[in-house]
Amino acid sequence: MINFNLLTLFPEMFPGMLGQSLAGKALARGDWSFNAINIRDFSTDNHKTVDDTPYGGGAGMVMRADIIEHALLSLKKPSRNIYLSPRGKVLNQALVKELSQEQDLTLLCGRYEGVDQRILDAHDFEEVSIGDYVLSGGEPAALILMDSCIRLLPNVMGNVDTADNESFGSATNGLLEYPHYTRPASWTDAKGNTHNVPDILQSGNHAKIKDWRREQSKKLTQAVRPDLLKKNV
Ligand code: 6GU
Repeated sequence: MINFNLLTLFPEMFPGMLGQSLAGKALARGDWSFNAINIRDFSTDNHKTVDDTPYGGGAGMVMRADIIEHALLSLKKPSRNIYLSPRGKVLNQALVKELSQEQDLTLLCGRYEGVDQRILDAHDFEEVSIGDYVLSGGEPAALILMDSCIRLLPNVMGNVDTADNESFGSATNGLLEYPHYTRPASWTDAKGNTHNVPDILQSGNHAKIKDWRREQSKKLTQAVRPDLLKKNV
């Protein structure tokens, strides 16, 4: 059971994709919940403004600390605060696992050029990024963070084995996952090329299959993410 408080200018973006599939079923069961708060509801002027021009000049607008604080203080209980931002530490599976064990998480989603630094300082926001590229707002990043946490909740994934076997899971020792195959054993694509399932996977020799998969994981990781091998020897 985890609750996500979302501070956003676009509350209708939630639960979004998380209302579907496994996360959607878990939401319906009450395995997780969310509370999307519209920051604009805490604006005090007639025009419902939430932002202003940056001190020191420059492009764009900055979301005001005082208004965000009013939204934050409307929450019943204080919780771990996260600001989704490309300046943050990059989300990885270790942080996901840690966050998934919290009872409440408050996720601040910024728009425009960002938020006044003082709201982050005053309320101990941890800054988290989902990768080295820039989004137009924190909402899609919040959904991704939420998805990664929800799938680790007890009862959410059908097969308890699966979470650990995947890329970055403990069973693969932090390596990328080996390739998967299903029927038909021989498949000819639309271009006329025939692709066969590796013989070893059809051999029934589970020790050899395990070795083959480990080898594939290592090769794939070396080719695509050599940085992961350095950390996991
Ligand atoms: Cl968390 N927010 C935004 N706005 N852009 C991002 C990001 C987050 N992570 C990567 N790019």
